[in-house]
Amino acid sequence: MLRVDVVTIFPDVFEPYLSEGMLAIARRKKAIEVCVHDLRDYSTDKHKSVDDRPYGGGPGMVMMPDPVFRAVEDISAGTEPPPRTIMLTPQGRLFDQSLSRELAREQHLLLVCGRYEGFDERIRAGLKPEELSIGDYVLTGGELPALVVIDAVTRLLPGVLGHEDSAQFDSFTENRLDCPQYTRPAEFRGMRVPDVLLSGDHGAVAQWRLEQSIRRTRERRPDILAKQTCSANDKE
Ligand code: 4GT
Repeated sequence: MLRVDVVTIFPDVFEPYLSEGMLAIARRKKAIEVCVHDLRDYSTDKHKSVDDRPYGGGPGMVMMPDPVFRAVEDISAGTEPPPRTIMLTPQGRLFDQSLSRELAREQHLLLVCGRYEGFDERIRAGLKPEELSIGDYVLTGGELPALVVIDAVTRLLPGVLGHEDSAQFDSFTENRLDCPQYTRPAEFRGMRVPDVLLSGDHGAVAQWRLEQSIRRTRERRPDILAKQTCSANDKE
C-alpha cells in the first residue's frame, strides 16, 4: 500500500478526481491511500493566513513558511519510514515515466502544493523537499501537478490493473509512443483498419505495432528515442 499525503489550501479539488476510474479502484483495493490536508488547519493566526506580501515589494503573495513547516512536521511525525517529501513547483525536476516508476516503489509520499507566487525560500532551505515540475508552463497552483503525479504513480502500483508484468510493459509502451489503435468497425467512413490487425497472426501484429511505435516516436519525439536503449530486434 502506497500512502500519499497532500498539503493544499484547496483540499476539495482532490476527492472528485480520485473517486473515478482506476484511481477509485486502486483506493478500493487498498493499493493506495490518499490523505488530503488543508494547509489552513496549520495556520496559527485568527484569519487562518497562509500567505503574506513579498519582502522587497512586487505583485502577489508568497506562501508563509510557518504553516507549511507545521503541516509537513505534523504529517511526518512518527511515520516510519519518513515520507518522501515533494513540493510541486515549476522550478523542480521534470516529472517523467522513470520518476513515476521510482515513486511507485515508495511507501509514503508527501506532496506539498503551492499557490500565489510561490513558496518562501526558507521552506526549501529548512525542509529540503524534493521539487518536481510536470512541465515547462505555469499554473495557478500545485494541485493539478499533485493529481498528475498521483495518477501516473497509481497506475503502476502492483495489483491495480495487470501491471505485475511490468518489465514487458516498460519496453512496450512506456519508453516510446503508443502505436495506432483501432476498434470496430473494420471500415469507418471509407477508412479501413490495417489488414494485419485483422489477420489473426499475433507475431505479425506484434511486429507491426513495434514498427509503428518506433516510427511514430522517431517522427514526433526523437528526443525519447535517443535516450532509449533497445534490443537488436528493435533496432532493425
Ligand atoms: C506549474 C507547475 C507547478 C505551478 C508545474 C507555486 C505557486 C507553484 C503556483 C504554483 N505552476 N506549480 N508545480 N509545471 N504553480 O509543475
